[in-house]
Amino acid sequence: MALLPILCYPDARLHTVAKAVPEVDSRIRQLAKDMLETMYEASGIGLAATQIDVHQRVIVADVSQEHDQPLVLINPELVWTSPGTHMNEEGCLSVPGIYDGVERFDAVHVRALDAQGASRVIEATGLLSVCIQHEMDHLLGKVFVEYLSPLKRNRIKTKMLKARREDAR
Ligand code: K1U
Ligand code: ZN
Repeated sequence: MALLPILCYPDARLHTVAKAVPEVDSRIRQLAKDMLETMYEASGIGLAATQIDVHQRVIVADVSQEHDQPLVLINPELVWTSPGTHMNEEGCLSVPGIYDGVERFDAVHVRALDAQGASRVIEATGLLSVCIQHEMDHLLGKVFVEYLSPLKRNRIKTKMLKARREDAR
């Protein structure tokens, strides 16, 4: 098991579009294990491979309080979205300390391969639905701050760059 460094916004690598995983093999299974360990250690509820600079369509999530319901979604595809949407307060491990509202579908159905390579459809509502939509955006190179106004986004970018400079001192 290994903890992986998480890319921080702004970083051009966060805008890379991930490629489909051709085969679920031991390398992908190890990647998923390392991503789950990294997500739990960072107190996150989700993580996309993009955030650890791996540009393959892999996400992990666990919205349980007990951290006992890990989900591994490989090559996830949205197969259904609810007609209704709602605003949700979101955070991102790649934009630490920033929380803001994003409009998301109330519920989604996602087809994906699990860590054994079996095809499954997950019917997600509530926080899991929001988390999956957020992580699937990462795989398309989209960070949640891109839903915010240019003014807010620029303020966040400036704040992150300032924090990075101070950390480097
Ligand atoms: O992708 C990521 O950066 C992980 C992100 C997922 C996420 C959180 C909230 C709404 C949508 C997507 C996080 O886990 S950030 C941590 C966080 O905000 C949180 C942690 C525990 C419970 C609820 C939120
Ligand atoms: Zn994120």
